[in-house]
Amino acid sequence: KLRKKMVAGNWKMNGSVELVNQMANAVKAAELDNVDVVVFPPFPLLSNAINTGLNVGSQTVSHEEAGAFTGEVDASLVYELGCKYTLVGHSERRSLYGESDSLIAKKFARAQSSQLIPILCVGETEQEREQDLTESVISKQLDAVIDDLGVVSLDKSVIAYEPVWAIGTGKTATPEQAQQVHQFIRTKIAALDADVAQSLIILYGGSVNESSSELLFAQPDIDGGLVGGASLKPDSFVSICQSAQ
Ligand code: G2H
Repeated sequence: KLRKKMVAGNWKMNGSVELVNQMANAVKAAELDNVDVVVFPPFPLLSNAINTGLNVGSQTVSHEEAGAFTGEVDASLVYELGCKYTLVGHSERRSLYGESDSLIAKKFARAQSSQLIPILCVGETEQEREQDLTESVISKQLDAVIDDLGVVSLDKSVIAYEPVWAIGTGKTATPEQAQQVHQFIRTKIAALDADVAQSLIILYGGSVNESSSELLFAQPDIDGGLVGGASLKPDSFVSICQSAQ
């Protein structure tokens, strides 16, 4: 089965009502039929983005169901608004907000029970790569979900490989470095369920821009990108989407 390419734009804590409109116009004008394009603006902009017709996701969700959790956001509400996806376990959530593997597994489960497709972010730090721990770190991050929810839970999910040393640093993994890890992820999952592994979308993230995207997306196990900084510039983002077609 051929996997459809996907390009996701993670706006992080950036953007504006105006940027939503500019992005929607740019994406529409480009007629990107052969790639799934999804934007992840901050929560207050979700409705605006959905109303433009863009495919939209949230950057995180609570692991809890609706209740007395001031400041948290319920996955069911995100789905009701019209979002299709949520990021789960982005490295900034892990490192700046102390999200553990087990919390991330709960968020993943909560997203799926709310009919959102979780995009599970995994990746090693520079130090872990230097110590040759890349595969074991990523295994552990994946196992947190697989051990709790079973490998079939990955069927309605997306994985994003984002080496922490490449995030917002301008240092992109080479296509070969990224492919090696993507292949590792797919092979690991194939050992548990070949069909799930074959259809699983695995995105690369970490300083993707319009110069690096084409070669990255041409790798056999890279099914598109999770783009941060360059997803805030409509022209750059559209170029990256076009390179995935
Ligand atoms: C990695 C990525 C988007 P950037 O965090 O998730 O951001 O492309 O700015 O490195």
